[in-house]
Amino acid sequence: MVPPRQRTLHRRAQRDERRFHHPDFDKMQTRGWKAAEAEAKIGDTRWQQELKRGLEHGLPGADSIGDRTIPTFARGELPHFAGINTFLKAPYVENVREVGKYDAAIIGVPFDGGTTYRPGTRFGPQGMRRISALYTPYNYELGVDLREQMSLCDAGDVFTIPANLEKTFDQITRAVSHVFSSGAMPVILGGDHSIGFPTVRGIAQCTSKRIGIVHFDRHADIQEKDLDERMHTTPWFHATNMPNVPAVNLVQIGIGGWQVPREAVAQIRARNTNVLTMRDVEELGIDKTAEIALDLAWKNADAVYMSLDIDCVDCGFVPGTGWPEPGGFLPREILSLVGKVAAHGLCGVEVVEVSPPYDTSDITSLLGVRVIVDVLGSLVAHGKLGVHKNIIDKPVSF
Ligand SMILES: [Mn+2]
Repeated sequence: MVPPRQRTLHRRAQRDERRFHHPDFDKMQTRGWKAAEAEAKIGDTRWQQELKRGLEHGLPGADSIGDRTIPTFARGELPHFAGINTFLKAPYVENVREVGKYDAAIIGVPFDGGTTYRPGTRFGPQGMRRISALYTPYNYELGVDLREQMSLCDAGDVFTIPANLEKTFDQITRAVSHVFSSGAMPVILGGDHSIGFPTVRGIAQCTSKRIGIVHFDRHADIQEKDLDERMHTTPWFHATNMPNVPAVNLVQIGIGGWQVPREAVAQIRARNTNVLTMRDVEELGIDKTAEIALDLAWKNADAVYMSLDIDCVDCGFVPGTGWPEPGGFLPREILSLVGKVAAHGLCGVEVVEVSPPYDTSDITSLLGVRVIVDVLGSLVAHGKLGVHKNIIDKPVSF
């Protein structure tokens, strides 16, 4: 038994030796330092405009406040716990005919009529909007400031019909096709996964071009019906029935466990979709998984849509979801993957199955938000924001 005092000395001696183990380490070459340098290249014009508008609309602050950029009424980003809560506090576009003025538009789809176990995803858009207020528009590692480098609006929610899947699907398709035709990229907050069919249908009907889908999920979601309806277990059966959304361009990543119905597996075989299980991802690694997903989704395709079911992440991180399943992605794995997939451009993105009533400390909503902002950040960082406009050759007009 070594006396405590001696143990401390011994540890200190070891630490001193280790201090010189990496004489060649150059901190200037770390991603951390490079990210710090990248920040200097981003302007702050829009931030200054926001502050100015805040003072105009919110009145200058009380005399006792030293920081004269602080208004009396909270307007804009700060403080993060205050304000009227759109997604990332983006402008609310009440008149959806003006949505085309923006690079991307948030569309909430508060619907859980397609749920086959526990409901609550009708509160998903509200949950994600609320916790999105926590975020600044800037990401250190990407060197991106969404406020300065893109324009985002919140178009509010689709008027869903709680007791009717098919009417709701028609409403969703109409909303998504309107936003897509305007030139703004649709960013969809679900909602259960039944909405995956009408969202893709909304984009697909605005183009003659071919669309691939990257689908992150623990579940295959490709059976024809469930409980006699087109529930959240069925979107890809119906989406891949559309001629310009072929099943061979559907890449399903993270599938596995004890909740994949056999009738869905029969469709995987019959339609020749592409499935990577969690074990496949483990063996391939994240980088190679992303490359393979991109190869398959983009093969002879003109655009790619991303559909992310939050339950693709291990249920320990996402308690607030309808069909939790252990053994999925770690948050940092899925964030890395979605960033790499988005780096090649997307025609739309949806995050589904966030169910705030079952959530704990908003962690599921927070991860859903993180997926969205990481997708937008990657699109901006790689110069791919807006590429979806190239495929619009049949815009709708209402
Ligand atoms: Mn799922």
